[in-house]
Amino acid sequence: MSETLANLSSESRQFPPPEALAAAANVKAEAYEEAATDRLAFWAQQAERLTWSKTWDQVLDWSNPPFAKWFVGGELNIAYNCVDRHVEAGRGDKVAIHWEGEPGDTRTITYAELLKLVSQAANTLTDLGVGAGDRVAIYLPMIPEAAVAMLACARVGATHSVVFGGFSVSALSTRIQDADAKLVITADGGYRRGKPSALKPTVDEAVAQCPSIENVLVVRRTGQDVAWTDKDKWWHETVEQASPEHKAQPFDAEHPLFILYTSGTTGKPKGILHTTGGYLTQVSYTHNAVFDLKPETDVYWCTADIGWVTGHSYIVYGPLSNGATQVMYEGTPDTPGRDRFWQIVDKYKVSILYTAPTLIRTMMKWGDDIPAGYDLSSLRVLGSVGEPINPEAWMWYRENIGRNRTPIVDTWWQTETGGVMISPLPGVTATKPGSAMTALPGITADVVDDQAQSVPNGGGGFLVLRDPWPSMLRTIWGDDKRFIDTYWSRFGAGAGTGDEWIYFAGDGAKKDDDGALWLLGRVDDVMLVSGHNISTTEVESALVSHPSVAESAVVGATDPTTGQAIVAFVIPRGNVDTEGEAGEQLNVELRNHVAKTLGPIAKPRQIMLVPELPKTRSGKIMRRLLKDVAENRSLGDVTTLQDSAVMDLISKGMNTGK
Ligand code: 6R9
Repeated sequence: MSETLANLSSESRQFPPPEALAAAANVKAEAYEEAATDRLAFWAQQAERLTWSKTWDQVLDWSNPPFAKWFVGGELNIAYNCVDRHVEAGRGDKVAIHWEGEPGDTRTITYAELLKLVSQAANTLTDLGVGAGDRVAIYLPMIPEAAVAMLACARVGATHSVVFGGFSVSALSTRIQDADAKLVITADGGYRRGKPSALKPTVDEAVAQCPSIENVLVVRRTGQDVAWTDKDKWWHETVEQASPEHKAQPFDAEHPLFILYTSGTTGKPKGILHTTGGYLTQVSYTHNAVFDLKPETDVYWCTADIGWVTGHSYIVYGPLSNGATQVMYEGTPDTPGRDRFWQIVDKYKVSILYTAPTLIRTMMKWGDDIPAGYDLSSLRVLGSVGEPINPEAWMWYRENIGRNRTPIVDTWWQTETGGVMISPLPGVTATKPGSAMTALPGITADVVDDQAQSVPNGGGGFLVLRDPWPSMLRTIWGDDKRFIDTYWSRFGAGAGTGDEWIYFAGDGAKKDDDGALWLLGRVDDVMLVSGHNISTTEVESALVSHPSVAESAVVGATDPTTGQAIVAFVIPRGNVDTEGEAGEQLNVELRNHVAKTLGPIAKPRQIMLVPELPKTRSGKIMRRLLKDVAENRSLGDVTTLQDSAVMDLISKGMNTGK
């Protein structure tokens, strides 16, 4: 991949931090130096952000790689750190969560109220026989009880496994079985797109296949009718009646905190295991550093779902450990109207917004006039996560949402890394549209060739992480071998070359002439066209840079002449005419536009104008399914798709050649 196209990383625009923000920033440029001088001392210093019941004896034990132990011998309680200590410090009346339900109902929960709820839920867990070492599945909509349930598990030392509300019976039951969970916490339903959608029937069917489940705790959210079994208990009849007194016990720094399943492209889902002290240290530090959080004045909003790692680290554990005030929103961005996000920003005076490129591109498609109608002057830092953000979408975000004032932090990380790894610091970094820039202080990221050699600036290859980091995954639940095979056997000691253990992230990346990093998507998605490696991200960015294009997804389809040929699926912007001849003209124009931007080798063989793209619930495009369409195959597994009707629309368009 070293000879890739020169497109993305030749971006020359650069945006230094606003002066006032830089002067008052939580983290300054010195942090990079401090961390480089003594990485472990740096992380030990960050661990001091937390309240420990017992201090660690050793910062990192890496004597049995790739199995890391951080803050060995230390003890702490996560829920105490996220809730009790803020109340003890006299900040009990501070709002922890401004919750906004999709139908417009709201709840305001202070830290003191959160402490009461978490303590009650912890007492209920104990009454139900759930304690340290047990596993609990959480299958809830975006309601405050989701955060309460997670914190209550952490408080009693039970390991939670959150499953996206909306995943199918089979997705839920395989996850329950893999973790051997004792309890499921769910709700009757939640609101999506203006309607109550049921959750409980899915749980009933899943639990019927899961003998390990002893009880099901059910939150009443929508009030819809539910079937009832003898395992079921209402949340309001148990938790809300329980004693609000609960003393948190400390747990070992390496006590298992949660399992979160990543779907991957093949095989059964991987249960990524995170533990206690190192995880909380890194999510707390990064939330403070990357968003420059000022807990007294900021209102933070992360639009992710709690069932995604972003919800774990940057709705629950990071912000709450930092005593932040945050917004939590239950529903979709277009209910009741396409202005819902901007209405919420305006209403709560959100100052830090963290969202995904897919949403930014959707907002672009809906039109600039929608955010233009709102007062967004409270915003001071904007974040992006989940996919590479195309320069075009980055600039749209900066101009239309940040109004050219706010820094954008494009944060690269994974379920496996637990916390942000590569990102600008908003008070330090001069950002480039589309680049996640450099590794954070204390993190060593690199781009290597297939011989594990670091590529020089200007080169491309595989993104790797060289030194262990506090919030790294500890293993794949129940499968150490798969952990080693998946992440540690491609390069370095795990591959039998050298002594160094090197983590393979599975993403392609480039270093530009200044050493800034440009993420190019999953290496499995890289296309090989007439012997040239071409990244899907680059062709997609070229397409999105055309004024008629809102969003695009590119795949390599088998081709008798070129090995693989580029097939692009394109969503036109709202005002673009795609009927008849206009559509055909646009098609030709777009193919030529890519050829002009990237070179003739990257010219798509075929462009499909489509109304939607298949996405996972966390907004990632499922290129695997588009490849099935492009190669005229029947579709593979669609269980993690957000809206399966999308594929019918796309396949129909394909068959009629439209
Ligand atoms: C947090 C999260 C991880 C994969 C990762 C990469 C992609 C995430 C990105 C990004 C480019 C960014 N990814 N953030 N690519 N720029 N800022 O998304 O976790 O769901 O496990 O996905 O997402 O491909 O490897 P997860």
